[in-house]
Amino acid sequence: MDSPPAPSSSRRPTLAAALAGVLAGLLTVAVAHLVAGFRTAASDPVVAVGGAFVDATPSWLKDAAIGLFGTADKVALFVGMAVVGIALFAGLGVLARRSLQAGTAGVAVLAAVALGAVLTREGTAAPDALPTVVGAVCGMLALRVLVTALAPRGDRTEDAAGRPGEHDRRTFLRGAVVTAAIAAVAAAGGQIVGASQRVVDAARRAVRLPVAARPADPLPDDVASTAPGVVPFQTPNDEFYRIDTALVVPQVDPATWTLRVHGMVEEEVEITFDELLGSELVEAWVTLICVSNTVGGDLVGNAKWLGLPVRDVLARARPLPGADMVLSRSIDGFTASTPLEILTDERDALLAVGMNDAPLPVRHGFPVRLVVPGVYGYVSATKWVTELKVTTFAEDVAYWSTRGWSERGPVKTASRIDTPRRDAEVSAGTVPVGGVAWAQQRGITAVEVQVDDGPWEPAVLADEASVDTWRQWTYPWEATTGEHTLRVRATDGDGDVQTSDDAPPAPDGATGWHEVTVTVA
Ligand SMILES: Nc1nc2c(c(=O)[nH]1)N[C@H]1C(S)=C(S)[C@@H](COP(=O)(O)O)O[C@H]1N2
Ligand SMILES: [Mo]
Repeated sequence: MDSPPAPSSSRRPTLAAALAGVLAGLLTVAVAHLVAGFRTAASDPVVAVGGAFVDATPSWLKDAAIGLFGTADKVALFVGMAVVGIALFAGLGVLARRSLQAGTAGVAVLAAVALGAVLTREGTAAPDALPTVVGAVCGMLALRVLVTALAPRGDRTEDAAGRPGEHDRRTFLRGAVVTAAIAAVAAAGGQIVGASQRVVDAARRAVRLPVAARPADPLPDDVASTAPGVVPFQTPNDEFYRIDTALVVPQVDPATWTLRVHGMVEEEVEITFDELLGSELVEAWVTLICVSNTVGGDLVGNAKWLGLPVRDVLARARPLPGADMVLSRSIDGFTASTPLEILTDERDALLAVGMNDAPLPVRHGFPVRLVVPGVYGYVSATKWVTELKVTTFAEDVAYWSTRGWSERGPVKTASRIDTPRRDAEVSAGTVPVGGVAWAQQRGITAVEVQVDDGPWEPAVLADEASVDTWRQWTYPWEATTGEHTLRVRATDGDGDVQTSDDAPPAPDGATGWHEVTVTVA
């Protein structure tokens, strides 16, 4: 956009330009706040910049601030940020009147700084950039509209001093009022949307998980591959893949949460969160896998879960003869169909409240979710679960099964090469190849690696934690120069070798051997 020639200096247009900048800034912050309301408090750029500032503040200054402002130190911080923010955006408004491009670029620079703060905060991920980006785009547009109305141009009316004429003044005022109104609505909307999130975040922080009546067996010493670059045996909560149909993460208050067990049962059962926490909980290491995981994909994670065995709850309800399925339902309507049989046998099918020694993260189903070893997540791992309906496969069809996916989804044997990565360049000599393999309920008894079209060679297996967790492996490869393809396959506890047949994820899970091509120099 071409910028107008610098107008003769006059106070009122400068003030108006500063006002335009401040309004654009308000809109940026308000829209970001609204979008963040749908995600996490941590994705709000104001919160993130404030947090980053606090973290970066030397302790003497922090102590001084607390001494000066007492418990109002956070208020003082936000007032301080507001003052700095207003000054910066006022300056950008004035700059934009000289050069719209420079002003807009200034907003982009501020947004980039805020983005840096957001993305370096604990537990944020790439999508947390959205509030800042959407806010900044709105702010830039507002700045453009407002400053354009201010700019004296040949085709506009202006007075002798180069000030905007009556027409442009009205356009500007209207734009300013509209911008302020949108900002106010967005800010209020953000408060409303974010309120339940804050309540639930606080409720989650207040949860004290009980000690398990049956703790997980201690992990064997060597559960990890010795090849650097393989994923950790235990997937940290904030790195655990997330798959669900929820556009907005459901906010479930544990104080009002109940689980209703009904349908083909002798007695309907309803339990509260406190009753659940007061029950005999067990701990289990279970690898969770998404049916949509492609060969070599990363929609799989391994965690230590704490929860109540589903069979204990079902035993209280006493399923009627003829029932063969439990339809679990989430607060947001998602459903999963799990064979009754695998919820009542000896495996660790859990109504989980804990994940890796913490209350379930909200994204992963707080306050309660299902975890069932042996079947893919879409037919078992209902998050934010509120209902178990004992029924039959003939009677009920779950969310994904009505959309063409298989109604049962036993986990297929799979293996993955984590290192070296695809297209990596490595040096000739011994190269540690490594990865994971899983076959829930059956376990992994062998992993083999093939280089180019050579023989299948056994990999060294790490210790097995349980048949329900992935098993890591290492293969010391004597790499020779040139381009090579590495291929992996696993054998499960039944003695079955993973099939080489390539199948896509739909309708019941991908198959095929994972391979990576690397260059050895
Ligand atoms: N409420 C609800 N629960 C759900 C889903 C969902 O869409 N909604 N998706 C399922 C699928 S397909 C998978 S693979 C797992 C993923 O769990 P995670 O996001 O904790 O990794 O959750 C399951 N539970
Ligand atoms: Mo999934």
